[in-house]
Amino acid sequence: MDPSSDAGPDHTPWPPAVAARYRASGHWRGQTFGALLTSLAEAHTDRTAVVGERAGATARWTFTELDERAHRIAAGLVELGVRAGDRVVVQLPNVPEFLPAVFGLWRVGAWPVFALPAHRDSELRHFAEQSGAVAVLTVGEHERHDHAATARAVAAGVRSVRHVLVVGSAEFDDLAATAPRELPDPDPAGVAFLQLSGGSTGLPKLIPRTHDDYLYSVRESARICALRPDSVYLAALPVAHNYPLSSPGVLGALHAGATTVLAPRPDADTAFRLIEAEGVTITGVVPPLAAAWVQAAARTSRDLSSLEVLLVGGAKCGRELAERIGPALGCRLQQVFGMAEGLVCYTRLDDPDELVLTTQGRPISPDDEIRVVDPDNPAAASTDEVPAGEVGALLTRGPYTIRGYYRAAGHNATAFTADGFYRTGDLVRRTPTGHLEVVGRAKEQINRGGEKVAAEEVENHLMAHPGVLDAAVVAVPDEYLGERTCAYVVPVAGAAPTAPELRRFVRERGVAAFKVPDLVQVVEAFPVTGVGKTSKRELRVALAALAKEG
Ligand code: OOB
Repeated sequence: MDPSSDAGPDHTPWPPAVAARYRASGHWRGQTFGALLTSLAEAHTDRTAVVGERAGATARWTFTELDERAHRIAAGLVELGVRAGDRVVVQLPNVPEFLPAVFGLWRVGAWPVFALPAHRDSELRHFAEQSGAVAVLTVGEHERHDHAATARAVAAGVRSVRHVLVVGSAEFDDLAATAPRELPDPDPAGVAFLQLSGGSTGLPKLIPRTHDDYLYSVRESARICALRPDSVYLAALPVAHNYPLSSPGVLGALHAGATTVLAPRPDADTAFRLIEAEGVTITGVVPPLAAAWVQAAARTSRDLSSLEVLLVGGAKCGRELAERIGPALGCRLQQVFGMAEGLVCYTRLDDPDELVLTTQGRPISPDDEIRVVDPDNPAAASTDEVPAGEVGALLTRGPYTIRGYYRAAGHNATAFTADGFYRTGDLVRRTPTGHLEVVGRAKEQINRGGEKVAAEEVENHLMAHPGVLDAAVVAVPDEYLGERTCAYVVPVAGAAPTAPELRRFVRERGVAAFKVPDLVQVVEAFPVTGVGKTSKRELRVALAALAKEG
């Protein structure tokens, strides 16, 4: 895609008067992530900052060591020619090097573009092209995939990419051994990194987050989740995702002077082993994983008694599951409802049980503005609010919610209201206490147990098949994942693509495995009567209703 096709400014800052207000109220403190790490190293010196495994070895780094490693990597990046404002696609699983590498980039003022380990060629190429990345930072073989080879293929196809850096390689070891040097601190109000949107139209959008805004959400998350220097946070999910990164995540843990333990995999065996060995006090999972842990806890011989809090979010945690968590795992449930675009809601640790079991929490900040508006009007204004307590579409604006995606002026015109509210696409009800209950979704997205699939992105892959005339991807209910994907496909006349062939076709186009349709129904025409030739949106709604009936 030609990034210049979506003309307009690269990113949309907060209006100056609003930014001044966020500074005056102390939300934005003018501190960068690099400066934060320096002060953490001064305060917590030889306390353990990070524990992680790679290539069969366990690393255990103090705050001082983490700080020093980040300094060396920053210097190595500068010697390589990486400059402030450069973008670097980072595709790292939960390896210890994630932290010094990302803080190294932050010290340089370069922007990590956070890909997930599941992403493949087509997605990485899109991130590199859309951001104009100068480098890709990845690992070698991980979970039977050669990430270095994928990164090299991306570099060969995207002109801006000059370097592929592979953690564990001799080149990376050299870079990480560079003598530290003084570097100017980047602008705290400037962009620190690009996160990925779950997406609903086409390919994932890039989300520009600043040092100021993100650090505010990290600081408050650490406080709301009661992180202390003697807390131990387990990053069970892939750490580049906004949830384990900052809600409260590894950054919240570091901020509190606590220890972060990186789980190489999120399964109960791995997580329980680490909880016992490291005395983990708090971790965060998606609902299907919470369900798996609850089941496994009944049979485990591991000692989980150190666990105080289990955060559950990323997708709706139903009441039934919510009720089983405390008794099964011997900890307090904390629900979290967040989004990479900004807004994060938590149930509070001292909330009444009923709210913890039935809501997805309330916003971090008193300055998070919430509007619940007409759900039937995709262009509803922030003033089109539904009566108190009724279901509506959630709009939000605030000190850590973006005002626009990166290089996406066209999309921004519909994704945000004229007065700067982000249209989350979530349907919610608000309680008198200000807690939100997520009851559904208006966006064209499938939430596959926390992993987000944009219907249109998968449809476009399917329609690239020569035998496919049209495709519509919808969510179908799933006992374990909550939802999974079903693709309805109309073949071109005379063609007869099969479901396995189409699934393989999508996979081989180089997409994350979670985007390959779980079910494919090849149909003569879309089996929807009375819909006529309507928008894809209406078609999806009708198909989803049909799929739900079974
Ligand atoms: C988190 O971030 P994203 O960007 O992957 O996805 C955001 C979307 C929300 O708009 C909503 O549709 C859904 O994920 N979601 C939930 C939820 N938490 C997220 N839907 C129902 N209940 C929940 N508790 O998923 C994310 C980011 C930070 C913290 C936690 C999750």
